Amino acid sequence: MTTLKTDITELLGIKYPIFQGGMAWIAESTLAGAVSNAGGLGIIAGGSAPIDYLSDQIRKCKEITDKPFGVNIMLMSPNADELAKLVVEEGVPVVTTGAGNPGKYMAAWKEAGIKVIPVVPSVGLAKRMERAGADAVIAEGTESGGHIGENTTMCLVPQVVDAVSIPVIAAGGIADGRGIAASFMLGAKGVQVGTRFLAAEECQIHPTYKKLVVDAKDTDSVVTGRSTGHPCRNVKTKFSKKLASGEMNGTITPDEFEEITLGSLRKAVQDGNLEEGSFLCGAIAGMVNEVKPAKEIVEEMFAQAEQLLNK
Ligand code: TUI
Repeated sequence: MTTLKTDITELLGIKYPIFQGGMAWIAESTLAGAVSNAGGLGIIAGGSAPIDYLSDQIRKCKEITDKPFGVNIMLMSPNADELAKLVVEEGVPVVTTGAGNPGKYMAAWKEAGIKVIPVVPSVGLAKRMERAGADAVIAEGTESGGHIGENTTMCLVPQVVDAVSIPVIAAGGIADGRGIAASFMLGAKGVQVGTRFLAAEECQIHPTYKKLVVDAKDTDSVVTGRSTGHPCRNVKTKFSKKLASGEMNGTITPDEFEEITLGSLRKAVQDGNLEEGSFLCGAIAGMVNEVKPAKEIVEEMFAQAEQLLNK
């Protein structure tokens, strides 16, 4: 039995049904190119990035790999309209979206032959995306890093699988072959992995960020931003704990929260600033203990998954 070939590997022409999450400020061409070269789908983050930076990253990725790669469009990004046009102009093969409903862009993307795969936090949005012409959906549980929905991967994935006919990719809390095997058991045809790739050699985050992830244990993630309606999962630091408790006891208002966290992701990724940075990570960070090349990460995860699934 081969467990590797799924609707997703067929749809996208990739070897392993694994996406590297399009992590804002983090997922750039070096990481995405390495994951695509390893046989997965590398994804460049298109959220918060100026348009010239993104087109440069797309060109660089094409230099690193001749394999398929994707761009993630963070729909809360002020320049989402521009990014949506850029992916068409640059002939990007796959677009994933997050933090909103990409309905208004779907017709143009489909006309350009782009495979469109939105992140959905609910069955309702998954159904809407299928009706709008999505090629697959990524059902992302609250275990994920960054901006999260409420439902867990274990509960969300099988419900989305039951509700739609297009392939479902599981995301949130997957960092080894057991997570892949479990996702397949829930009916997913692929996985999206973010936190494990934070500890890829090719991941360009500040060394302080990488060390926080590698050193994290099971209880070291915390959700901030619930008071603003945009909850985000982070590594527990003095800064993130202060934000979470301030929101909870009302000493930090939602407006103050927005002000304090403005630019905090950049401060984490580029400066490793522990006082003012938001080090986004998933709840699985406790299981990420070693920095390795992306290729080794992908191959190890699938060797373990295959062994489990063939039992
Ligand atoms: O988007 C993510 N993760 C992210 S985006 C990000 S940058 C950011 N910075 C500050 C505040 C917020 C974000 C960091 N991490 N993951 C995909 C994801 N999409 N999670 C949740 C959703 C989502 C939520 C609501 C998708 C669709 C949605 O639809 C609402 C609607 O319009 O129906």
